[in-house]
Parts: sequence; C-alpha cells; structure tokens
Amino acid sequence: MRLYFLFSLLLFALFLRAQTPLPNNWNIRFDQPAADWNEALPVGNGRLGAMVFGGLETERIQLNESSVWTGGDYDFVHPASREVLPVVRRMLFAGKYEEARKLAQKYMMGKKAIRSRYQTLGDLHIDFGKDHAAQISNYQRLLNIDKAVAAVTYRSGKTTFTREIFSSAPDQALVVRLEVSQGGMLSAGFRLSRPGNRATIEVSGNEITLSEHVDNGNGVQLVTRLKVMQEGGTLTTNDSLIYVENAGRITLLLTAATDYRGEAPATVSREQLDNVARKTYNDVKGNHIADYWQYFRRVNLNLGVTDAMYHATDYRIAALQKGETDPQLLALYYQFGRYLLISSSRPGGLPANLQGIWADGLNPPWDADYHININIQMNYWPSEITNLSELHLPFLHFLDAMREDGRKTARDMYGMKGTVAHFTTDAWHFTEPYGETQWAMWPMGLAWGAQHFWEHYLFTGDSAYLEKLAYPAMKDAALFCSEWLKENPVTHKLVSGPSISPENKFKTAKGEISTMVMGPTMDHMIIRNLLENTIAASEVLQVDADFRKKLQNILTRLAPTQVGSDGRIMEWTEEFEEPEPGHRHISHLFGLHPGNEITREKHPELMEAARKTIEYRLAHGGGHTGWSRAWIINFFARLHDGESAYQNLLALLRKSTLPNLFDNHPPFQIDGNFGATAGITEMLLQSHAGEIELLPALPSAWNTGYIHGICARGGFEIDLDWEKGKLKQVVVLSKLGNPCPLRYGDQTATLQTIKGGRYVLNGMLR
Ligand code: FUC
Repeated sequence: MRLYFLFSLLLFALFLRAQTPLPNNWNIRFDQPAADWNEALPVGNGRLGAMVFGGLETERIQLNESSVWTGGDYDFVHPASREVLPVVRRMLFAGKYEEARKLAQKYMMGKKAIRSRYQTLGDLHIDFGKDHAAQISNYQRLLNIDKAVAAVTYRSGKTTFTREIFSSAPDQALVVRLEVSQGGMLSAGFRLSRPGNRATIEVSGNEITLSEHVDNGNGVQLVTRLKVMQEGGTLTTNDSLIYVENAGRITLLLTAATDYRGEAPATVSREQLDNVARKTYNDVKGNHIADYWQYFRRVNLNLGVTDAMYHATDYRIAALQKGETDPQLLALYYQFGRYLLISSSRPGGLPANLQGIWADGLNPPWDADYHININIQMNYWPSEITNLSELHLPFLHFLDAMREDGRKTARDMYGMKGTVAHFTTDAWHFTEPYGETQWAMWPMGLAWGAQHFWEHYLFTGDSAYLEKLAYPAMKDAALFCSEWLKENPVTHKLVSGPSISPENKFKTAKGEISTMVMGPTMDHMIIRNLLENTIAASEVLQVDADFRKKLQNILTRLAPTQVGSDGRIMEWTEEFEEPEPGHRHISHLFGLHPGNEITREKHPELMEAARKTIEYRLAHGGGHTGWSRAWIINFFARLHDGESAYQNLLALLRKSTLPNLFDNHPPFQIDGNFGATAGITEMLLQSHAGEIELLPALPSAWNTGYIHGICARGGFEIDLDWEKGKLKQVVVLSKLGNPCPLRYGDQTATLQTIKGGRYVLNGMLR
C-alpha cells in the first residue's frame, strides 16, 4: 500500500533539532530516609557509584568502584575434557542423557579454585548526632534523574538542611554538599569504613584515606580518599574521623582507584582529588550536569501525566499494585533505565555487571559478576535503540578482551580453533565452564556476545570499527562455531552439543531428569544469527570470501527451528516433558528477540508458535524473575501485541520492582531495568526486520504521547508523536544518508535521505 503520510515532507537544515521541554517529573522521591539498601538512591559516573540512604542521625553513603574485584586471571580447563568430548557426544546421540551428563560433570567442568567477586568499596558515614533527628519536618529525599543529582532536605526549627550528592564523570569524584539555611550551623563527624575491618584508615589534615588489598590480598588494591572542606566553624580530627563544628557549609570530595589496570591507586586517587579540589562546587556540579545531559537529554518520553506523579515513588508503586494507573511512573521507569546505563557504563570502563556498579557488602548475589547467558546482554539491549550507543562500548571492549582466554579454552578444552566462552565470566575474563552442567555446559557466551558487535555497526555505520574491532571478534566466534557443530547421524543436520538450553531441565522418556543434549534450539538460533552477521560483515569489508562460503554452507546444514506437536517452538530436538514449564529462561525464543529470525516476513508460521511458547510459560508461572518478565515485554512487542507487552510491563512494576525502582530478581538485579527500557522502546519503534516500524505495539493505555530521539538501524534518530492511538508526526534525522524504509501498520515507503537531513512527516496518518 502507498504511504499517505509523505505528502507534507519538509527537509530542514542540518541539526536544527529543537530541545523539547520536559513536561514530566523525573524525581524518584521518598518522604523518609531509606529503611534498607533497596530504598537507597543510586548515583554513579560509570565507575564510582554510591547509594544514598538519607539518614538523620547518620547519613550512610554506600560506595562502589567498578573494579573492586577479588580473584585474578588463571586457567582452569579440565584436562580430560578434549578426550571425553566425542564420548559424551556419542552418548547423547544415543539418548543416554544422564550417563553423558555425569561424564561431562566429572571430566569437562573446570575446577575454579579461586572465587572471584565484585565487592563494595566501603561506606562514607556522616554522623550528625542523636539530637539532630529530633523535631524534623518536611523531610524529602530524592534522586533527580534529569540532572543525576540526589538530594535530602528537611527542616529543624527554622533551619533548612540540604544535602546534595552526585558522582561526576568529568571530575571522577563523588561530591557531597551539606548546607543550612541562613543563620544555621552544621556540625558533623565524617568517617570511612569497609566491611571486614581490614582496611587501613589514616587521617591527615582535612583528609581521610582508606586503603586495602581486598580479600586478604587475593584481589585488587584499593585506595579511597575523602576531603572535608568547611566554610566557617572548626575542624578537629582523631585517628579515624574528622569532626566539623558550627560550619555554614561543608563540601566533601571523594575519589577512589584500584590497581586493576596496573595503575598505582594511591597516585591516581590523589591526582583526582587534587584536581577536583581546585574547582568551585558550582563548576563541578555544572560540568557534571552538562556531561550527563549529552546522553540523557537525547531522548524524551511522554506517556501522559496524572496527579499520581506528585506522590512519593514508594506510594506510587503501591498504588500501581492496587490497580491504579500512573503512566508517568512508566516513563520515569523507562528513563531510569537510561539513567542507570549512563551511570554504570562509560567508554573506557568496565561494563555494567549484574548490579550495574551498585553492590553492598563483600558477598553480593551471584558475585555481581558478568553472566553471559542472558543477563549482561540484556543490560545492553537499550544501548543503541535509546540513543546511548557510546555506552555500548564498555561491553564490546570487554567481550574483545575475553577472546584471548576464549581461544585457550577452545583449544585446550575442545581442541578447536576460534574463541569460546560459557555461561558467566568475571573482571578477569575467564571463559572456562565450572560448577553444574545445568548452567555451565553452554559454549555460546561469546557467540551471543558477537551479536552486539554487529548491532553497534548497524546503528553507527562505523566501518573502521567494523574492520578493527567487530569483524575480528565476530569471525573468531564464528570460527569456533564452525568447528563445534557436529552432524546428527540420523537427521544429517549440524547440531550444537554437548550443550543446554540455559538453565532448563527436561524429562526423558525413561523418566530421568536431565539437562544436556546435542542441539538445543537456542544454540542454533545464536549460531545462525552469528553466521549471517559474519557473512554480512565480510561482504561489507570485502574480505574472507572462502570463509564466507564455508559459513554459507554451514547455514544450509544447520538444524532448523522446529515447531512441536502442540504448536510451540521446540526447546530441544526432542519433545521432552518439562519438569518446570514456567522456567524463567525462554531461550528458544532468541530468534524472536534479541534475534531477528522470527519475523512476519521471514517466518510468519513461527510468530504464532512463539506466542504459544510464551503463553505456555506464563500459564505455568513464568516471568517470575524481573529479567524474565522484562524479556517477555520485548517478546510481545516483537509479536506486535502492545496490550500483552503493557500488561507484562505492569506486572514487572507490580511484582518485581523494589521501592527505589531497582529491578528485583529477587534480590536486586539490574538486567530487568535495562530489559524493560529496551522493551518499551520496542513497543514504539522496531528496526530489526529490514524496515523501520513506527508504533508497532502501542497499547491503548498510551492513547496520546510522544517519544523523541530513539534510534533505528541504518543510522536514524526518530521522533514519534501520536494522538488517540494514531501516529501524528514522525521526524527522521538521517545520520548516515541511507535510504529509510518506513512502515506504519500496512503502509510502507522508503524515504531517500541525505546525511544530516532532518525530515518531518506529518500528513495523513492512518
Ligand atoms: C542466570 C539466571 C538466574 C540469575 C543469574 C545471575 O543464570 O538463570 O536467574 O539471573 O543468571
């Protein structure tokens, strides 16, 4: 059908994008101090993070630095693995699942003797004294995610007390300012501590230094420095604290560094502290906000506002749980996902881990590591589509850094070329499997990761990046897969194995519960995606014609996605009984999202099978972890089912969201925040199927609204406005000058663009 909305096409001058005013409320707000960590408010500059509790007697600011890791770099491939591999494969082909699993458990799982963990940096305590908490009124604690500043305010008598806390990327420092209104006085003690009480604390002048070689020497060395600068009043110290009496204003500067990258943390933290201390507070704050805005203000979302937005956030979540509508809370939640990525993932740094950068204590859940069988990939789903492409880079460089260890693992564990990683890794980039085969015997970590390399290229069109970083990594992963696939002796199709469908179990005809097979569906979907992308990249770069042919040949022989007798996508090659039919992973829908195998154009028959697959999982209690629910939002968006996507978004907020809007696994795990932000974007714009689809899954609840500044493959930035459920205006900024294939419902048209051109389409939209 012709596209009607092209008749009033206007071409504007380059980069004339007006800044839309923010009609929303971007505060996460509480009327009381945090009762626990899940109520504290996160700030971060990608590396240095803090959780603000807002206490009255004592303010606790829990600190993190992204490289505070125990453990180290070492290899632990099981030496017998290569030898047992063919035996395990034969057993699996013969249906001896448990026998094979036991053998792999014993001879293929490495012994990871040294535990590696991400840990807290420690705590900054500000002691105001017992009396301070009495007679307080008008208390408010908030995080403004438009400015990335947390604040606490309250009154005591006639005096207003204010605290501001932010983590500056340009100055690599955490900044806290304490102020009182005219005529008031501030008295407080300042301390640093780290759990375990092994840190060395030194006080000198107006500075406190905390140093520790973490985990008794089995990890990084860290140094944290705090500088206390008061205006007025007096400063006294003892061995471990600084006390300020009767000041008008106090500014705290905190820096921290580790030797993770071989630098001397004492020197680095010193330089950072001296640098920021030379500047005025207003300059540091102004630079922080300007730096933050270059990312945050690229996107604006309005789903409608109601009076609910004037309530505290915990109240709003409780009201939503009772069934009230609060579209602005969903917009806040969306932007909070972007806030968290900007605050936990900056170029040159480590990628966001299972908790971003925010983790309390010495022993966080799952070691707050880098699980690569869904979780860290999900962290980066919003990066390109929500206009934070540069923030994808930490993950891409991290994957690249894993390749070397992955090549050793491929060689020593399987006797194969290329690079491989299993279900999880850490700051030291290990790639070997360890622990239970149920989650560990899955060699697709880097193959999935490679999708991110290609996606970054599709959004940026950066061919130098493709040549230098992306293609070599994709090729390395594809090379491993080309060696890894094995012909099934009965079907003669190529299958992946021994492997699992992350982290699910099945029941065999003999009644055994087992995990490993030759040919879990997800592996083939990942490999198909990887091979197709690698072929496309090699064509763009005009390299490796022979290797390309080899991959093309493999694609023709790779086991296809199958639909079972009940109409669902099959998770394994056999129709096993499922002991946990509501399992949190829905791995066999990788082809629907984040892949692009299951689309209306390519495989309409699989769209219906995918829907049945999700519905079956949900009918059996699926979606019970936050990240699983977030994935389901993306699935329904890809199925063009806005109502179901919306219901699952509500379920995420109602059942799997903590008071501070952190995603709840339980416990806190950040992937669901990122997954949901990606999911909301997918409801409004999709570009994975060769065209740019506008409002593909708009729910009726979002009757009128807009989203500005989101991105599509091919190098486009898009503003969408809709009214009464119908598209009203589209603005396309073409960053690369590619043709722009648009779809709205069944209308399609391709816009010819020039690089830097901005196109406003506001004609008859139906
Ligand atoms: C995966 C999931 C778990 C958890 C862990 C960190 O293995 O199966 O639910 O999210 O990662």
